[in-house]
Amino acid sequence: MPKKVVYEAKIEHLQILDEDGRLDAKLAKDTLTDEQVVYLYEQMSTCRQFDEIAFKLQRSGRMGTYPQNKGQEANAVGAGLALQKGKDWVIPCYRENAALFMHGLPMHYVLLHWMGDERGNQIPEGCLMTPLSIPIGTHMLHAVGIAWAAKLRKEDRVVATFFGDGATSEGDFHGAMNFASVLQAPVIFYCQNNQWAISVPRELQMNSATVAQKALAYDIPTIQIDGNDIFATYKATTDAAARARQGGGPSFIEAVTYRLGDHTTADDARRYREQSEVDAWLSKDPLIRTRKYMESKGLWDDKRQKALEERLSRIVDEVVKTALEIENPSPADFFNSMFAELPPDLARQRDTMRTSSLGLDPDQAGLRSTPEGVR
Ligand SMILES: Cc1ncc(C[n+]2csc(CCOP(=O)(O)OP(=O)(O)O)c2C)c(N)n1
Ligand SMILES: [Mg+2]
Repeated sequence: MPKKVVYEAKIEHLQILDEDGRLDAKLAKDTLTDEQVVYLYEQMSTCRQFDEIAFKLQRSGRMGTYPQNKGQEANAVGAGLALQKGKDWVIPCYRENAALFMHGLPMHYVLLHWMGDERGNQIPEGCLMTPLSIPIGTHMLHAVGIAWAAKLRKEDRVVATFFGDGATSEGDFHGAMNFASVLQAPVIFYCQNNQWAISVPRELQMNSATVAQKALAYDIPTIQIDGNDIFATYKATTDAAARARQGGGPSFIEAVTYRLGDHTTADDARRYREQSEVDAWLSKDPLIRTRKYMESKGLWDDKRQKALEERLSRIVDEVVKTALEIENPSPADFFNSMFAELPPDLARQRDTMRTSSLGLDPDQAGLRSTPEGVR
């Protein structure tokens, strides 16, 4: 009996706007209009300006830590535009600020989150997103759950979840991919492959030639794209969303990109990566190439750039002011966000914390809210 091939696959790579700002007109057909390109450039610039100010806030001691999105902005904006605001869900990691802003999250919420203020995690009604996920990978399961619920309720919704290359080594990733495929949930797995998981380079993280091929094992349609190209990020997400809306289930996108900053402000990337590598990626910066393209089409010039920079500086200053001037949170806040009804042991911790800081006994202070006998 001769052996036969039971499975064959190939992975496509999509780039539409190259690093010199040249567009493949054929591939760009029916993607972004000129107005949308300008809009996405402005959104990326907003995110970059926000990043710089957040970085300075951390350096001046007003924020615990902060992970810059610098260099990866084309992903959040392209995907953010392809998803429908108020209808589709965004389930982020922590390098998708622009998508959250585009889908209605007030910008100061992200600052509050990194200042350790729980109010930054209380997503306003009507914003279809979950808070930033610091545990790597756990949110992909939530995304599949939300997508499955939408399917069961016959709602016309797509859920997109964002994560890094390192997250694809987590068990949660594989659990989420398997459930999404088996349930044919309308979910988009968007991997920002920025080449590093803190100090671990991609080639030590995994031995596969691409991240995209991991989806083959789950029979999920998959593609690799240039993640610094707004046309490619928009097109790949639009196609995946259309597939999900038509009942075609999940999709996987590997967006090849690069983190131009440190992992977070607690990191110093010079200890583990060469400046020559960073320099090579600086020339692929999504803002620079989009600007080159806009200028070549007469959509942008120095005057518009200057006006944008002035406008963004005012907007971001206002956001910082809002975050800094909000009244101080209560220390008990971090007990109050997780449960609708606080379990007795946590209620006791909250009460003890409140009184011990004042040097009081909770019973004498009349602050104990747990039933007698609960320890
Ligand atoms: C479950 C879990 N394990 C470990 C960590 C510590 N940690 C924070 S970021 C990170 C690397 C994540 O790399 P990647 O998924 O590529 O995302 P990137 O930061 O590069 O965007 C790790 C291991 C964590 N936050 N959560
Ligand atoms: Mg990474």
